[in-house]
Amino acid sequence: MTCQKSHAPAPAEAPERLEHWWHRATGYQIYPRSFADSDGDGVGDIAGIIGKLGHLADLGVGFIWLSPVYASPMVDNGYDISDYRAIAPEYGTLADMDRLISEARDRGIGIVMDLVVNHSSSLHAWFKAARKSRDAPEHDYYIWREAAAGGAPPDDQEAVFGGPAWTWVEEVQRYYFHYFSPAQPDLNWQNPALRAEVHDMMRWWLDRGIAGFRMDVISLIGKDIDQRIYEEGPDLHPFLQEMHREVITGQEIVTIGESWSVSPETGLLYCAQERKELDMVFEFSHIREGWHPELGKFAPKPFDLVGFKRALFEWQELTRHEGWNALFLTNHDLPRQVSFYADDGEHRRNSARMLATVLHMLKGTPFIYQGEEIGMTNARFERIDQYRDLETLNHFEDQIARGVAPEEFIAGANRNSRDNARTPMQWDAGHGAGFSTGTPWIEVNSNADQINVAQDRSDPESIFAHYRHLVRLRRELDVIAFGETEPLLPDSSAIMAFQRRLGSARVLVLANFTANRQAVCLPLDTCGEGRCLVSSHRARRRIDPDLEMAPFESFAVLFDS
Ligand code: TEU
Repeated sequence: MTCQKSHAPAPAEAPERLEHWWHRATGYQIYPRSFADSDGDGVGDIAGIIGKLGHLADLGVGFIWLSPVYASPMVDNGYDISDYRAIAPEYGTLADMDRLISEARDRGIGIVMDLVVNHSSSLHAWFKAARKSRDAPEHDYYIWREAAAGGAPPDDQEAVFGGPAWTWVEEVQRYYFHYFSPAQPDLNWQNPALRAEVHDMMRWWLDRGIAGFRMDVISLIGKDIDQRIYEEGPDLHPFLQEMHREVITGQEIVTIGESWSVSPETGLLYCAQERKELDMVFEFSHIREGWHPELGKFAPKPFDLVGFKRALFEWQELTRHEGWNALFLTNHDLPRQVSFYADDGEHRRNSARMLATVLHMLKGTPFIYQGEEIGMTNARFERIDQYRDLETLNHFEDQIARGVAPEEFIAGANRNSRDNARTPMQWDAGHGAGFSTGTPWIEVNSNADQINVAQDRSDPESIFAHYRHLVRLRRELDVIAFGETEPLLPDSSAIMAFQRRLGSARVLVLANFTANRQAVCLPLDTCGEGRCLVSSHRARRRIDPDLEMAPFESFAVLFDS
């Protein structure tokens, strides 16, 4: 093996970027149903979250992204909202919500609400009126089309959660469109009155003191149904600019859009500062790297580090001078990261710390998904009746009908079902993992007696302490918040390596993604004597061109000349 010189371009002068609070903050996502249950009904709630704010303050996070807590029939666990200005009774009341906002604020933590406005619930008052009469003003808040010849749906589009994307309504003799389940009719953003309702509702929440919005599948709102353009349709950016003008301008809040279609070609259209749309987008190219190209998420392909790095580094490059990245490996729709990307057995603790190091040393705003900070793992359910997620259940029916063996489907679901991330937060080794005194709505992971907050935090080498340290480094070091990213060893299928640079400061980050020892050969100009910022094994100071890394070892070293 020969060591090469790195051919990184000299860092160009960046245009001046206004600093905002969220540039140095770390977010923490709470899935309320599974976080903490204060009243023993088996379902997490807002009072439960308030009781755990100390845990989040210790971790040092700057804001919470709260998955939906609004009134909802819970067909999709709250991503089907029946009243945007009310709280689901099982989660609490508006007074609880106000208390959460103010108690979090007292600890320096903002609350970012989930804004789910591509669709509402079919039980929203708007849809109830819309489906009764073509003449109701709300009828046009949704997307309706006449039946095709013979009463068939207008086209053959399928819904994300299975089945056709069109459902017939007898009373109005029309089909309505739903990109997701029939219980989630798409809102018609072409209607200005609907847009005004959404803006008004957003202002109502901002007046309650929230810190921003995470915008669910926002890339779908500009769709052109007749051209069958759903993602990033012609009106997406005009609608986002209008929303910015009407609601966001002048507010020190953060906006994060979710987009499954955004690409390096379209990324800056959402988040370049001068466009006045969003601050950052959740993009999924690194996630899709782990999916089967034709068969999708329930037939995952083996993890490929080279493709994963390519995707992450491409976005680091894209946001070098404008725009900003939202950094994440897990959320409520994705598997647990130690299980998916590394090892959730013997090497679990080092795997969890390694993945954290990699993500938190990149440029952008990192998000920690509940339980990630203690290295929670996939659920490993063995039977379909243990699953609760409508996507998993619908796809099971569908694939069994197509001849897939149940065991084969369960193997895919074990790897990629959304329920992997939705089992209750493991607080301690007691009943219900300390999540609930009752019967949890979904089974607790069977490893809760070994993997829980109490156990992890009693360990001086804990995963939690590692995360807390990473969160602090971002707040304290300019090079971590703002330094440019330079990939190293892009072709290595075992090692992720990169540098961050700002002024005279340089940080070298190395991570071994394998269970084997790895010999690493570094460009000479990356080596030298530095200060170890973070490490999973022994502290590294002197970096030689040839070094050996332990299984799942990771570290970051700061050089300042
Ligand atoms: O997810 C968007 C979305 O497209 C996912 O459903 C995704 O396709 C799926 O997880 C891939 O298997 C958002 C929310 O995060 C998700 O929880 C909701 O179910 C969905 O929107 C509908 O609101």
